[in-house]
Amino acid sequence: MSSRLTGDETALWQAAARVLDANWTGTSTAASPGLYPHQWSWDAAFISMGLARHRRDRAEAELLALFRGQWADGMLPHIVFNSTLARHAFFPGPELWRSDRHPAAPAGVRTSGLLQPPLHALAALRLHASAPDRDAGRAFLARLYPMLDAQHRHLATTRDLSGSGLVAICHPWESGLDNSPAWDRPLGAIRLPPSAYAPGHPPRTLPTGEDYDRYVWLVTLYRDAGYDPAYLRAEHPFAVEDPLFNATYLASARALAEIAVIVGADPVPHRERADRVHRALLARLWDRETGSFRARDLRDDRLLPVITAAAFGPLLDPELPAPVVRNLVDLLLSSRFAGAAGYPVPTCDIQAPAFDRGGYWRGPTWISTNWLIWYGSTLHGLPVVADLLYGATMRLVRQSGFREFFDPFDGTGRGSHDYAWSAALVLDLLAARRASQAA
Ligand code: 9WN
Repeated sequence: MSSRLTGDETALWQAAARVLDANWTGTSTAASPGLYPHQWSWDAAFISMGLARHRRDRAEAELLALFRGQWADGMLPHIVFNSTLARHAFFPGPELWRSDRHPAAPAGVRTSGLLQPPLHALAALRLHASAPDRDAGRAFLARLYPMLDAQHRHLATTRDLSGSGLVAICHPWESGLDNSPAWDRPLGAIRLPPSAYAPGHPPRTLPTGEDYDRYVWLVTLYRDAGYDPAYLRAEHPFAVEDPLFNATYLASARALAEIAVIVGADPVPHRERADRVHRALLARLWDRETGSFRARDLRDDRLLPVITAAAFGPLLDPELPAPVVRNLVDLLLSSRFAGAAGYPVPTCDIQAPAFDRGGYWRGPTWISTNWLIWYGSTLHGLPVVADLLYGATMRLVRQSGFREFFDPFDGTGRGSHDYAWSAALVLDLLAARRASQAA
């Protein structure tokens, strides 16, 4: 690695690269070798951005492997199962999703039937920006473009349940922030029939209990409705417009417009989609009173009460009005988030009753959300915030390694070890820092 990195940064670089090498399966990267042995959708986007700095060939292979799981209607599933692993390597495995019985699912690949934040076009454009060979980079984008285009069409046609331009998630897992306290109210409103209680719980510790039964029940309902968009619109009990999911959709729609220009396709539909999401985020999810973005429950048309790190997602919108950006920065630096945490950014408002410093997405710091806020702050020319996020993230991995998540007060590592996106995003951050110093 370059001599522009300090000795400490070079050691971090090498350690992160070792994690990605160890998790490489030959075709894609396991999210974490023991706990999550398959390929997850938004993980793959983050991982490809890190691989682009380390093994470019693998960065492209990572995204192509994920899109092997894309359904004929454009749906990009949140898990693509590794068929070489034992059937019970992970719960819920292919037997819950039954993708093989769905006509739109690809042959020979088992997948889930849910989504995750659509970061992939943004990741693809970032890969292109760091490509040493522009022609080869363009050829890769030309190959990926129809798949990304289909993914975005699927979102626009099946998930815009309010007709506003925003897309809805139909399961907490789709948010990527699985057990976020934001979902407590809509999950609690679901009546669970006795038959829905899972016979056995997954061989893991987090999150479990009745919430897990609700997660599995929601999957069963959607699956048994044939993963039908009309069912989602009319009946499914969980339908939420989330600021982070929509912000990644917006950022990727803008990236897709740029990709379209590079590959000679029409950028206009992507720009129009991004503009609609931009307007609807402000009209439907911005809460002036708390100076933050909050998720909207479409089943009762109310904003959900808890403020989480998803509130900062719309920083990914380069056109977010300056007063809104200022409000978000104030909230971020306040004692509700970074201001009271030694190792920011906690994923839930520290002052919320549901905050739990060790509770997965209910408080701990994650490298993915840190990276997204860091990236958003660079778009808005906020070097102080960007440096805070960069420094906090480096301190976390230096102290505790590439763990899945971290205690926001003392930086203790929690969850799985050798978590791929923690390593990948550190590579991306280090490379970006090196590039900005060289400029
Ligand atoms: C559920 C793989 C995934 C991440 C999610 C994270 C966790 C799975 C789980 O791990 O989710 O899909 O079993 O809880 O919450 O963001 O993509 O790393």
